[in-house]
Amino acid sequence: MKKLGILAGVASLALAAVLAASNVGSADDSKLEQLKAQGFARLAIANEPPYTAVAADGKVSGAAPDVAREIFKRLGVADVAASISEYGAMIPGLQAGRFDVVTAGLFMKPERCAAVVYSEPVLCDAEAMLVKKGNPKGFKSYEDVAKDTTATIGAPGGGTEEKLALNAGVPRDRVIVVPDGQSGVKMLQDGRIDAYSLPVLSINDLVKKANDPNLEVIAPVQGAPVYCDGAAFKKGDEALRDAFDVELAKMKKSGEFAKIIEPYGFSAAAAMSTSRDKLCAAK
Ligand code: 6CS
Repeated sequence: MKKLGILAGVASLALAAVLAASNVGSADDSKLEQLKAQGFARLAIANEPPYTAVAADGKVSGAAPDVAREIFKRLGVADVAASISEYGAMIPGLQAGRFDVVTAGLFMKPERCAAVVYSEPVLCDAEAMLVKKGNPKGFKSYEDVAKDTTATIGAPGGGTEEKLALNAGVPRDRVIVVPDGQSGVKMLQDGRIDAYSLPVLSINDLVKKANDPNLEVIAPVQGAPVYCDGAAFKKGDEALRDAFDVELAKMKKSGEFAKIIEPYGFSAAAAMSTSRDKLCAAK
């Protein structure tokens, strides 16, 4: 009888192992199941049109949330809810579970790729600088700002343009953190900064709304790469990211992806011409 007992014990252990293994899949899918039950996915956005925008009535739009809303709907998650965050706070917020995904034009760069789980590329853009009409300081690159010892440049906190300016040699005290687009334009108009840097489409949107003939756009910023974002998921949510990518690929193929982003000024071809692997490996 003893022998039988041992065999039974071994069999039940083996069965438990098989069940656990079979549950791995469902454990991975639990995040998507959780979002379906929640009824919405919590997006981190910056409110920087045309990437992301929140209207006075709270309606969320912009190319990144619109793509995410459509994909989550296809995955069975009825809606999205957005919180505005500074770029530098998006990844910590995602890791702390305050958001389910960052859909904000958070450009893929190696250090970010190491911290989150990106989808395939969604929105690509070059960098721009907003300056006073006539570009009095002759800026063409971030290095030009560094060389002019009296020059200051505004950029989003924790954003790519802040990093580019610092890496080009602009001292920390001459890189001014700007909370949002309207503040950046005002600070430039008031002479509190000599340049304000954001991606080209964001700067163009601000210039159109400012309707100020004393502003000039320098684009692209010489020496700055063209970046692309992806939807950024928390490490551990790879299954959710993979499900997102399956739908994104279908929409790229069918033309629905282009239909969503191109009216905002983005190029579907640009996003489809590159990949997460390439962008995360870029120097
Ligand atoms: O990914 C970033 O850091 C940058 N992305 C956008 C869309 N705007 C500014 C920000 O610095």
